[in-house]
Amino acid sequence: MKHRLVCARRVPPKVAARMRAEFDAVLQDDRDLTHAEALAALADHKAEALFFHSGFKLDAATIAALPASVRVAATASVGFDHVDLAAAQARGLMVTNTPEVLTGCTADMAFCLLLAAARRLGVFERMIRADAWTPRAMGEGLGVRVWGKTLGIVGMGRIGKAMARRARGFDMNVIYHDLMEMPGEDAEYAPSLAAMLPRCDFLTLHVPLTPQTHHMIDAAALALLPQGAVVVNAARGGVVDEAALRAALASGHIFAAGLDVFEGEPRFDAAWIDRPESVLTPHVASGTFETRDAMGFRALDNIAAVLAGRPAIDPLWS
Ligand code: 8YV
Repeated sequence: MKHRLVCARRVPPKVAARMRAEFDAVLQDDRDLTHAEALAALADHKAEALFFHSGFKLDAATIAALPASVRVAATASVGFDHVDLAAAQARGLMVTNTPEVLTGCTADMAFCLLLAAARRLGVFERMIRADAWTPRAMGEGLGVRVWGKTLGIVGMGRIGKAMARRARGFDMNVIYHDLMEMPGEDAEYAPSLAAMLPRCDFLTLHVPLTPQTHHMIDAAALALLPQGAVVVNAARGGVVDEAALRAALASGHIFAAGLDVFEGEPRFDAAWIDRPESVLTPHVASGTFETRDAMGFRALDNIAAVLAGRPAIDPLWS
């Protein structure tokens, strides 16, 4: 007998195929389920597992409304700020995430945003598409050099470390700030964010969104960066005070930003449209064929383990 699962979000074809082959699965190929639809499907199907990702909030109200049959909820994401873990734990609901499999592609995209912001990729790309390529003066529309510069990494977890490796490959000097120094890391540790920021030509964020990291990069933090710094965020929008970042871009204090995540996404503050020096992407850092399949498979592996009575591979509480 196959275990019963409801998938609240559209998934890549290979993940859907495996879901259907290994589970008695309810999933829609062409649209996401609303919370009400997901809850109704879980009840109708007497589902034992919920598959979701960071676009689906598993808040306390949703957890309270889950039918008793649901034993595990697997998010296809490494981040879990969309999950009320205390409520899950109180209800005895195992929640799992998908670390490791998305590290490389997320760091690739963060580095891609770093390069694109530094070299004004968005501005030039739009110029060509607008058929507005006119003879350029030697000093016109210049970007900033990346190699030889200092990258400050906030959050030296798996993705932060992968970002450091990429930066070293581009001949950057790497410093990092985290709660603790990482043994064996080939980068200088800055015990305080305030001490690190004035040294960062580039700043990249790789921390989870928590009450402690919310708006950690605010107007005061941005003011500590050197004139002309570049800011990259592929972590969570809420880590940066977006209005303060826009103000720092408008004043020219920050040269450019590369952002994959936004507060309140997929809602998007139209004020960003007036900040052409920024390179903006719609939360796609993990979005490669290979990684999205791997994330889906890892979530299914977690569900299979829990429903078979084995420990979860990636439990968010124990
Ligand atoms: C995904 C993410 O974009 O892993 C995370 O924390 O935010 C992302 O990789 C998202 O969960 C879609 O699957």
